[in-house]
Amino acid sequence: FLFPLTLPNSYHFGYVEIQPPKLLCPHKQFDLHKNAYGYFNNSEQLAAVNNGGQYSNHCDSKHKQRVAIIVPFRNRTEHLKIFLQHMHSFLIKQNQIDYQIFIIEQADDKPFNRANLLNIGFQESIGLDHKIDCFIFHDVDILPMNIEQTYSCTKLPKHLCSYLDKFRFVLIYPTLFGGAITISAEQFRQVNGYSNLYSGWGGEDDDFYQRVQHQFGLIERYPSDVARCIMIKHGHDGPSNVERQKLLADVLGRMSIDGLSTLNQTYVRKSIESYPLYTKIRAELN
Ligand code: UD2
Ligand code: MN
Repeated sequence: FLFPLTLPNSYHFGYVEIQPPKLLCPHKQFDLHKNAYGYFNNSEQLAAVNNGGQYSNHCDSKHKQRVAIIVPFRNRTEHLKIFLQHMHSFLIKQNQIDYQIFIIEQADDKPFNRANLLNIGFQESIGLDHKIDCFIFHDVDILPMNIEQTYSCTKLPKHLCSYLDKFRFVLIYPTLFGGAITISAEQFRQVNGYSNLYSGWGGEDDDFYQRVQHQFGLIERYPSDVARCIMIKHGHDGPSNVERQKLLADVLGRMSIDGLSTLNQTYVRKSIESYPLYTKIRAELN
């Protein structure tokens, strides 16, 4: 019965609430402009992005992180255009990390496998740049609204964008871990990445929560006034995963035998292409 009294008030069921790291050198030269939908599009800033969607800041910090933003993708061209403009404007304004945006496209007609694509993005981006030490796995349709939501890795794996306009800025359940997350490269290896087996919509984010919870105990979130994001309106694409309850019944039993350790047999890389605002990696799933 003393249990609740001994916990710090930053503790919530399944997560700790942390304050975002202070921005060390936010860009002073420009303000973010929002259009009527609330999307940022600072076109003059986009000139600072290097080919392939890479940006290096001029912030003189010793512990500057090198971050890969990994976006699972198929057939969402309108979202991608909005996402790239918004994210580059936002991240350059924050000016906190060196980053590159990687779009991981599923180049086949099988049910969409988001988690498999995220693992592929991890492996392929590290293959291109061994120095990447932090990963942000990010849906193409969600957009941070508050500049104080610092996009970088913190101590534990962290859920970003916990409070979405679509759900009236309420956290829909305490272990939610979909949409956008941060995790260090080392932590991602420790949980063997995501499962590759979730084909179709749903379940893969809850599987990953269990892996992380098992390994690290808790995840982190920022406060509800900070971790606010827009989700671009869209309908349902493709089938739900009807197997997901069965898979979710034995997440920990499969953790060491399904993930990065089995990734090579799950796909064939088709191409790597550099565009002005992103690098696209196309993969066919087996
Ligand atoms: C929720 C989660 C998402 C994922 C999904 C279940 C949040 C905010 N989002 O999103 O992370 O766990 O449920 O799988 O918690 N995509 C394509 N083409 C497709 C289908 C999906 O590009 O045909 C990509 C795209 O980046 C998209 C993401 O996968 O944003 C998630 O799919 P969704 O937006 O259809 O699913 P949603 O909004 O229910
Ligand atoms: Mn969505």
